[in-house]
Amino acid sequence: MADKGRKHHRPKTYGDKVRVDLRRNKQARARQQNLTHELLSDEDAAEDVSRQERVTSRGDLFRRRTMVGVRAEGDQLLRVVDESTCLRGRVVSFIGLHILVRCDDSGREYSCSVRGILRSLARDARNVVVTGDRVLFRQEGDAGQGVIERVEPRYGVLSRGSHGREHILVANIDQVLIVNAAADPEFRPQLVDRYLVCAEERGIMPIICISKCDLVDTRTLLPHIRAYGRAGYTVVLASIRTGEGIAQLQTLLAGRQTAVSGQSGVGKSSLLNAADPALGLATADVSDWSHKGTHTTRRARLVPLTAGGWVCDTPGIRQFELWDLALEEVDGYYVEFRPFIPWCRFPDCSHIHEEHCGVKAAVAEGLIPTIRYQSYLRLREDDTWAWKNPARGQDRDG
Ligand SMILES: Nc1nc2c(ncn2[C@@H]2O[C@H](COP(=O)(O)OP(=O)(O)OP(=O)(O)O)[C@@H](O)[C@H]2O)c(=O)[nH]1
Ligand SMILES: [Mg+2]
Ligand SMILES: [Zn+2]
Repeated sequence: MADKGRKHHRPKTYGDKVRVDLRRNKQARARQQNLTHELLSDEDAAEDVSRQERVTSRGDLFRRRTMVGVRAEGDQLLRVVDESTCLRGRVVSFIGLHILVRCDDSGREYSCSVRGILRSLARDARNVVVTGDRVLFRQEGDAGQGVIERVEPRYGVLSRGSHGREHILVANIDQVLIVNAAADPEFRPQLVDRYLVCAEERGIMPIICISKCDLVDTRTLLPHIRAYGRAGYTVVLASIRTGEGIAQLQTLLAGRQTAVSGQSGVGKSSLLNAADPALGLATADVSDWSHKGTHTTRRARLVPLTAGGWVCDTPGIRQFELWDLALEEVDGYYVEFRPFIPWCRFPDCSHIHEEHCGVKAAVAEGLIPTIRYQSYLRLREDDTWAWKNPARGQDRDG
């Protein structure tokens, strides 16, 4: 279901040979020379030089080339490289054009560029290398520089839509910590539910964290906590002022790759610092964050935890949106609806106005919490939400 609407085509494989279309780069002679250069380098000398040119219906000029030393894995083309001469690492962030890779063995950070051929192999030039990627890279000189030779297949990808295309924010995430403040900014269960839908669609385990619990009587949150608990979600009530929930967070984060998401000012960075004081992430001053537009954390960066694992402290809310989910698919991502959907008379039941609806019956019988059903209705009504795939109009870029 998640793959619906993706436009790329699968490459054809014949053993270690793959046929790829290379879009001819009109402006860049230099780049083509680079390609030629690579073809002549030892490793790529095996590549078939016989190519054809063809013009697509859109008038783009493609070169079609059979590459040897490339294998396809799922949607990705993997370059076969000599692993004994490479180091393994993880992309922790981007600084301008440089990609910061942390070496698995030494923990040292290298400033890397990307081998040009990887751009030709990528199905989407914007996501050739992204934060969180596992890579093979070759060290260049002694000054902490390197070249990325291969990007390993990804799992657990968070992305958003931007100008009708997918923009991957972070890859290889096991779980997402959805942080929503009990107050200041006000508790917004609707937002939590949207994040939950996103996480479910991506197959990433969500953990709900209600922060700043020192500011409210948490009994007022019980209906929500109970609804999430019944759906099987872990809910952490936390406060950096009282220390509540911090130990639980430490346990949940240790040894895993976690993306932390939520509106600006809910206390994401503060919570991470409390869970692991060695992180020393920047947080907002009390007087500061409430000013509109303040985003203390500005870019996705992966940081290793003292207890093992990684966290990705992402900037505020817009960073975690779906880019290609159809509104009609949302019901399946309200997990507690799932057992009842087969009982709907109409296979395309929206569970809004239809007779003989299994979901509505379950709500009436108290088997689905009313607040979650209402949240579903609101989400279906809300056209401004950014579930816009290219076919559905323009997206809202943050
Ligand atoms: N009362 C109270 N305030 C908190 C708590 N946690 C964080 N804060 C305050 O909330 C403000 C925002 O905290 P940050 O950690 O910078 O928030 P953030 O979610 O990382 O924000 P961005 O980086 O902008 O996305 C700071 O002034 C914190 O001191 C808490 O548990 N209780
Ligand atoms: Mg922050
Ligand atoms: Zn129904």
